[in-house]
Amino acid sequence: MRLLGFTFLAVLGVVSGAPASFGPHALPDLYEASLAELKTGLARRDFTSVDLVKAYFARIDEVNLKGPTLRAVLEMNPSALKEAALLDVEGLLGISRGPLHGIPVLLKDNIATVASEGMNTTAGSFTLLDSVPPRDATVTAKLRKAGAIILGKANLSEWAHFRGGLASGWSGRGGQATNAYFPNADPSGSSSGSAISASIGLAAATLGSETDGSIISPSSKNNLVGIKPTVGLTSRAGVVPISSNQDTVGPIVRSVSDAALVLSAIAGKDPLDSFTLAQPFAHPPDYTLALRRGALKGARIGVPRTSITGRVSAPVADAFESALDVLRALGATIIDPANLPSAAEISRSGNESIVLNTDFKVEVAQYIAGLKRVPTGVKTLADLIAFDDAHPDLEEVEPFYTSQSTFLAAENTTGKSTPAYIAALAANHDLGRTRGIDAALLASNLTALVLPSNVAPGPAAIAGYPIVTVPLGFLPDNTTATAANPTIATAPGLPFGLAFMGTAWSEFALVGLAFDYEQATMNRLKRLAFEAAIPKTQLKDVIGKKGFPLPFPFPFDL
Ligand SMILES: *[C@@H]1O[C@H](CO)[C@@H](O)[C@H](O)[C@H]1NC(C)=O
Ligand SMILES: *[C@@H]1O[C@H](CO)[C@@H](O)[C@H](O)[C@H]1NC(C)=O
Ligand SMILES: *[C@@H]1O[C@H](CO)[C@@H](O)[C@H](O)[C@H]1NC(C)=O
Ligand SMILES: *[C@@H]1O[C@H](CO)[C@@H](O)[C@H](O)[C@H]1NC(C)=O
Ligand SMILES: *[C@@H]1O[C@H](CO)[C@@H](O)[C@H](O)[C@H]1NC(C)=O
Ligand SMILES: CC(=O)N[C@H]1CO[C@H](CO)[C@@H](O)[C@@H]1O
Repeated sequence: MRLLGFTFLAVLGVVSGAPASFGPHALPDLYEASLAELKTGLARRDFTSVDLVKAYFARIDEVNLKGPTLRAVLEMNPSALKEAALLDVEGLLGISRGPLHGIPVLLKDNIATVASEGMNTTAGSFTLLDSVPPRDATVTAKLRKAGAIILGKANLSEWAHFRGGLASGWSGRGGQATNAYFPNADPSGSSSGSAISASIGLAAATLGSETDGSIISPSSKNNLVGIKPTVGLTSRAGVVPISSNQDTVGPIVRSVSDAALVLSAIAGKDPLDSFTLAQPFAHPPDYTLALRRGALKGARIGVPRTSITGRVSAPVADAFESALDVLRALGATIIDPANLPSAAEISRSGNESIVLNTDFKVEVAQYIAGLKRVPTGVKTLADLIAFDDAHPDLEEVEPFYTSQSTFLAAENTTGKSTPAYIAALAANHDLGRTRGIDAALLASNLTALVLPSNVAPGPAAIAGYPIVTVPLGFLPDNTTATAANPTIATAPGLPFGLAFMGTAWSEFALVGLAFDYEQATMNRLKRLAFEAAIPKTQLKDVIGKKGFPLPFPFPFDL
């Protein structure tokens, strides 16, 4: 330990030394930096993880509550610099914890981190402030095992948008998060802060969660790659729940390559989440092996027209048709139409609400019962509703005075053994799987379906099936900006995505298709965030600098 302590201090001397001791390589631009570039730079000691954390903290500071006030980040990890310094020391000693060694990652605030590290896990709500989770969420623990540093907690639509009547990107604790592609625009949700942060490089990678659209929609509307995994591919243990039947955790990042790397790190069986035991493999595949140019050649891809027509705007429809041409040019056979036989029934079905409302009431109480400490004393959904009504200054502020409609509907449910619940769950699987996505795939022997990302989430949500979204385009400059209510829904330059959707556990195939399309088009960098939303701090501004201003006291002089 003494030796390690000595080495530690000696190494800190090195890492905080003059920039001249660093290599001559160009430093990556943190707006777009890939995980591969960051890993290479760390390995070559062009910069350290401490530098990365300092740079990302400074970038968050520039845009979060100042300037464009994006409100993307709820909390920064007060232990992150200490953790980064240790990972830097290990790196110098030739120790690599795994494929994310020294990489800073932001988590949606419904994903638990141990309280001793200094951060809350609240789903954005004051009801869970200062609550103490029993342990890291399994996905958090897996990220740490792979070497990642948890940089902080991202803002979100409160309760993953399950309270009812709230705007996307608003939480009591975080306020209104907004999109980096147009001032005061809708960031979509519910993984809003994760997506905003990934879109302008406030972290190397982020995690979000989806019940119905919460990864795919914000990834699409913030110009990102998002993977909504099959329910059960990634553990939900330690994640504030909506529904065990539909919740899933996945990456929100800037490229398919980064998404594959992060998904590989967090996927796997977990005794704390029984749904993961249904995985058809002993260990999930290494999804980075799916990153292959040519993956679209010979692939049969279907277009579920009845799920698209009349449900997308003209610019999105045009960009989608062009994307089909790109897929054909890359050797895919496009089967059009390849409709979901159940599409019309899905649109008028009330089965999903029955399942989610019932699951939430039961499972949120189970989550709270598993906490080691809950200072507000809430135990049940009824307590959450009462807390919000008793603290309107915190949770029912303008313009969301009494917005608890979904909470109230969920409070009316009477448990998972009612015939209505059992029938609704069976209907969801029938509509989403048997007569939905699987029927469309089987009828035309398809690898996947492709559709604009805004219409993809519904069928996959009730099926529990995967989606990968990649950047497709941007609303044109002559788009009229709608009035803010409270955010602007449609405006020039707002991004939208293309979704690849498949059957259970088909992530490997979907990643390959999405990668081939992404590499052929490279749509993401065709338009940048608005100028004030682009943080200016880069690695060169922090490397080798002592006493860089930190937002909190730090135990070491770095
Ligand atoms: C949680 O948030 C509160 C208020 O911002 C803060 O005082 C506290 O230190 C945070 N962390 C934990 C682990 O509770
Ligand atoms: C559930 O779906 C089935 C199949 O479409 C439908 O017959 C039934 O009415 C739905 N239930 C509700 C509550 O919407
Ligand atoms: C809850 O149930 C009561 C009694 O049946 C009903 O009056 C009320 O409208 C329901 N509320 C919601 C939000 O469904
Ligand atoms: C289904 O498509 C694959 C190529 O994706 C092909 O190899 C296979 O022969 C096809 N099967 C049938 C029954 O058409
Ligand atoms: C925007 O421009 C396009 C192409 O010039 C045109 O087709 C479209 O009608 C215009 N839209 C609006 C809202 O003016
Ligand atoms: C890290 C950070 O900037 N946190 C802020 C998030 O938003 C809340 C509410 O506006 C602020 O109080 C925090 O300081």
